[in-house]
Amino acid sequence: MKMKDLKKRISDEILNSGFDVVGFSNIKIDRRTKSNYLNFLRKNYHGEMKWLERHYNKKINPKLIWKDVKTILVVGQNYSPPSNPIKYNNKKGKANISVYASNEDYHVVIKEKLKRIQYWLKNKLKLESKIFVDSSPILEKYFAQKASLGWQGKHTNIVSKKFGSWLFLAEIFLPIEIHETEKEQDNCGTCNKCIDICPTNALLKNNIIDSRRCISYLTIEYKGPIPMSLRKKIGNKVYGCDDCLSICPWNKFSTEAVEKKLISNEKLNDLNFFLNFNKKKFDNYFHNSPVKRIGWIRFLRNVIIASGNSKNKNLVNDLFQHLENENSIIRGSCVWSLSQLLDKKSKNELKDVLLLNEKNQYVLYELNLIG
Ligand code: B12
Ligand code: SF4
Ligand code: SF4
Repeated sequence: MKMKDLKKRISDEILNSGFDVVGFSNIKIDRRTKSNYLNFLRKNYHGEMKWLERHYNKKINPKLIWKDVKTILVVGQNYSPPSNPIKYNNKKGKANISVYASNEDYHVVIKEKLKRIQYWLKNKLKLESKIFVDSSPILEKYFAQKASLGWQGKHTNIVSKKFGSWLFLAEIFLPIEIHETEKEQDNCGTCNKCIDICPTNALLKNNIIDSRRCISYLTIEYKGPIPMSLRKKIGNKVYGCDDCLSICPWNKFSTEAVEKKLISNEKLNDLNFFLNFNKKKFDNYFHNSPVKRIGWIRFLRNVIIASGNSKNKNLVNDLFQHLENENSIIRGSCVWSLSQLLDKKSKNELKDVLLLNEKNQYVLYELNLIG
């Protein structure tokens, strides 16, 4: 089969399987990208995501993942929400979950489709392949740009002329050489909207993110107490953040996602709905959502911080029950939240009572900040 025909046959199969876009890239990574990644690590912009250090060698050499790989196929799945989610930031009493986690888990949905394509490649074209989505040590955005799916915008994610910022990425490694699709150019121009809107100033110049300040990192990846200086900026976000994606002007060209399992359900629960959960209810409620991956304690920590930001005094009773939680981060976060909602007298009374029994240094620190 001619190269052109092979490329078309594979592309058609991928698009017919429900992906929205596909492109082809060779496996080379330029020197500048390698040193940019290293700089990112040296500056500790990855915070506690130490696996980004461990992945470095594999990330800059796809052959260490699969020695036979010669071409990387990058596929994109549109997940544009029905309306702009930025409006949810004002809903103070609600638990704001980011678009990507507002329906089924994309890892599972995309992996299923990739497996069917892998089977087809083996049966019809006698081609071995490897499939990946998100969690593997692959520079997904870099290869997506090389494969012409879009360009790495100033918010550091891939922006597509057709789907805006709402595109999941996944890869198929092939052991044959297929010509690259032409690399996409940067089309951000003088726009800085994503940098300007970021509530925590996590986006730096030159398409770099300081993850330690990013709400997505803080609410999903980071296990400790949310840094004091960033708590108020998190607002009502309890899982991820979409502000830099939502503001991107290229979204105006996107059309709503077709994959039903990934269309945002646009349903926001009240914070007290989750404050009255327990681990079992959490596991049941989020059983097929990406949210399950952070576990009940980290999610509860986020809900407690958002409650402190809600200005809703009706949440005080719901928060009180968590002062007895065996996890010190939950108790400490609760102390902060209550200190945002209670009047001065009640705050000091609470402090005096809790100081009688609290032994944990971190919780004592939070308590002593009440004044
Ligand atoms: C770690 C990670 C995160 C971290 C770090 C984010 C980041 N930008 O790297 C955190 C937890 C913060 C995060 C958040 C989110 N993520 Co994330 N994440 C990843 C993951 C697993 C690895 C990314 C990585 O390698 N980062 C390390 C750094 C070094 O990579 P980089 O940003 O590409 O670094 C480049 C620039 O910094 C630049 N650079 C550095 N220095 C310099 C200097 C100069 C002069 C220049 C020009 C450039 C430059 O070059 C570097 C190398 O190419 C990928 C999946 C994957 N395997 O790739 C998903 C991925 C990037 N995430 C994704 C998504 C959807 C999100 C969120 C939107 C989720 C949410 N709603 O909360 C947010 C968006 C936040 C944001 N603005 O990036 C999608 C993005 C899809 C797309 N269209 O691009 C991915 C691809 C997952 C997927 N398969 O779909 N994520
Ligand atoms: S996801 Fe939110 S906090 Fe992170 S860079 Fe984008 S706007 Fe900033
Ligand atoms: S908001 Fe503007 S600067 Fe940011 S990615 Fe979109 S076009 Fe680029």
